[in-house]
Amino acid sequence: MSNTLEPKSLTDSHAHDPILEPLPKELRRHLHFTLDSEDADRNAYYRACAIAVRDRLHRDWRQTRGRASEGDVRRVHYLSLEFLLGRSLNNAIQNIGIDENLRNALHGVGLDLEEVADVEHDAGLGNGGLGRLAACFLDSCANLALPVTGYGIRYEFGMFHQRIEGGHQVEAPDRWLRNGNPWEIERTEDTKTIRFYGHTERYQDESGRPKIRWVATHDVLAVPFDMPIPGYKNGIVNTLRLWKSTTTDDFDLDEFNAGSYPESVAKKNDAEQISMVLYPNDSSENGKELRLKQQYFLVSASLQDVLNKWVQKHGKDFKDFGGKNCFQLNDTHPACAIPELMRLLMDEHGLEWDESWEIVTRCMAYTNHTLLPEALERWSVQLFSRLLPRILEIIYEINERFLAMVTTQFPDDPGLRDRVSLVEGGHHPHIRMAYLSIVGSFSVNGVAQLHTDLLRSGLFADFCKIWPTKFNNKTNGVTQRRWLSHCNPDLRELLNESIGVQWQRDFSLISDLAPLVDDASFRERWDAVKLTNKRRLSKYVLENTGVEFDTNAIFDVQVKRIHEYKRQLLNVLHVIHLYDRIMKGDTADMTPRCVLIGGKAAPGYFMAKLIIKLINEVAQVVNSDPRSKGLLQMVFFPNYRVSSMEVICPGTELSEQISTAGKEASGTGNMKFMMNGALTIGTLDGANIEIREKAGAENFFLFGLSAAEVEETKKNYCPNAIIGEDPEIARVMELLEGGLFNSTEPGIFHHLISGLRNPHDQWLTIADFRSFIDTQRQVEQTYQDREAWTRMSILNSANSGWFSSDRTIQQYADEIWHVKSLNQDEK
Ligand code: 26W
Repeated sequence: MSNTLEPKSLTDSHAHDPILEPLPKELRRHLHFTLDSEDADRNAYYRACAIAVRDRLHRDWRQTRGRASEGDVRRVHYLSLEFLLGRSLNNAIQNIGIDENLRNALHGVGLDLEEVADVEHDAGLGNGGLGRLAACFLDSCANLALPVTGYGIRYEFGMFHQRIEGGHQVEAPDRWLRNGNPWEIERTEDTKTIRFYGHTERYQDESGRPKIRWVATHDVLAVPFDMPIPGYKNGIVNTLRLWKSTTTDDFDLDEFNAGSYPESVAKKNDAEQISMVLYPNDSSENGKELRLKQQYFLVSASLQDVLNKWVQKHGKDFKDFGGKNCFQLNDTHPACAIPELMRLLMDEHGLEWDESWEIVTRCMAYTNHTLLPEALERWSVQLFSRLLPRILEIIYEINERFLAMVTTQFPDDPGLRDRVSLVEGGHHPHIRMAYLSIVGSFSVNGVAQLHTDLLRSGLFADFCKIWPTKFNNKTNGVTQRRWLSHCNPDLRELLNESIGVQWQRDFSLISDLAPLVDDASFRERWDAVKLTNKRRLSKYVLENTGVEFDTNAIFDVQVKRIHEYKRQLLNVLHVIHLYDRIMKGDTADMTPRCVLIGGKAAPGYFMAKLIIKLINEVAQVVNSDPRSKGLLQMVFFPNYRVSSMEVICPGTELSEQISTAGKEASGTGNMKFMMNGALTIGTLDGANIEIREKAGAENFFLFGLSAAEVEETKKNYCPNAIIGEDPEIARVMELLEGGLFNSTEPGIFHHLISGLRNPHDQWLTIADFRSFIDTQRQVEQTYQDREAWTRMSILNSANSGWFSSDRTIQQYADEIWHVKSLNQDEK
């Protein structure tokens, strides 16, 4: 197999299985036979295309599976409650190099590839950053030919659909499977049984050894659906295995015989609920039983899957299991994998505690994604003991042994024991899932340098003292194949022409762009690409909001989940300030600006929903005032999702990354914008710090308090004094409090306003407001110097190589997983 890009991207030969016909013929065949479709519209064509493309992945998919298991190599299992894949068609055809072929085939029947691809419903099986990171990671693992399988849940309903009514968020179910999912293959033969409830009992096995069994359980079945994850023109197709829950076939015979046949069959419902819906909360745990069921369901099914395959090959010899397998836990959501692997090894496969623990702690690795205390998972002991009695027993034993070790090794720190206990005591004791994850894993990583430093010195300081070498950093990244090559075709072509095509596989090569900043004709082409993308975005905004953005203005964008710490409110305050300048006629040196804010609020998060309402009301007032014309526009973009980011990020010029320092673990949207040539206005938070280091401080608009200053400021914070001393800020508060944006609904923003003025406001919005206004002024001035802006834009792109998830995954592979490329020999 060769690794060159060009020939494969021009022909379909690579993806061409001898039993397949050329694409146009395959499309006709699928329309006619597979789909029996009467009307050859774009919906039918989308499905025919997807099936035809899946067929073209088939041979490599089988081969990849075969190579990984024959080679007996160390393998990784990425366990995640979320995979935010978005659409698959474009990604697949680009990766196997048949995009031009498919475009031509569709052209032949009078259809546009974009139009057809637009039919695909996003697979929204995630909330935000953590879920999208998992999807980028799978893409990079396949690109690097690493033997990595994703394991998740096949939610019937993904992230809810967001509508805006009267300025408010309204949630609707996301029925993404309505028209079927051509990418998945159901594998009933790999179905697993998952146990819940019941109790444990002691017994002696055949050789008289004391054992424990979990009995009188309510069982459900886990049925796997596999999705192909194609690598980039390298013959690799990895697997994402998603579990669907269903009922066991055995009916309750008592009920059945008592004539309750329908009741007995209706139990199917209970079982199917487990994989019914994704929990839409990010960054606050809610303690619901169904959620714990989901977590255990995923973990138990996936571990049984891996263990079954192991036993098929190696019998009951587990001595090498820890050396040949690694489980990466995507946050604490799959943390039950630790006690569950103990249970399976001891109760099902007859191993002793010590040998089981040795295996578990050799193969579990944990990634933390948040510093917010309210997002740290804790499960009530009461719930645990009812739902998963055997798992709780094992957690207790892990804890006892761990605390005994702590007591012996740190005799001079008597408080340590209580601080690090996996069980938080009190009236209603809870299990601390992050602590369980640390104790059971050989590696614990943060997702940006600052985040890892703060974990080490704060949240996990005690554990860092116990195991200093367990903690490590893996700064996040995103895949340049979706987030540049696919979503920004004009920039892709410009890059291919200027620096060659290899950057799609090896993004460090993007640095070859840097010398081109001095080339005036290149800068002109760079600007032309941005303008095309701004036009495309403007059209998209018009279709979705009814507002038409003026492409002469700077496109200023903040898209991410709505959360107080992300400070969309600070962004709105700034828009109110600009509007105030317009009303005052202070517009002589004003740069026209179009502000776009988008994102979903957790349905139960009152403040986040109120922020959405405020954004909509401010937008309404600003956009309908004729004085704003040519100077300021603002929209709330509804139902922000992966496929909208694919249009938004290429057209963005200013990326808003304005969280309170010390709160955003990393951020990944910031990286997508950077690659596409946006400049960042941001705080020293998460990966912004590294973005600024790589881009150069002169190419980044920094404002606000640092994480250390945030902590200092909190000790003596007086927002009212700041407001009182700064007339521009006072004026913004006056407009907000005077009801300009809620004239028909008095008082509705009361909670937002009192939050801003509260000395205990955790997010320090007012503290950073002056610095934000001033830095935004600098942005405006820089934008007016077109050449300077373009140079900065090119340099941001040129220096974004570090933020490829290929780099991140190579670090996971080398430093945590110790796995090698399946294509190693060919390099
Ligand atoms: C238990 C409820 C819950 C659900 C999701 C708590 C916490 C989460 C996630 C940790 C939230 C999340 O998506 N975190 C984001 O992870 C990204 C990928 O590492 C980071 O870039 C973001 O900064 C972080 O907020």
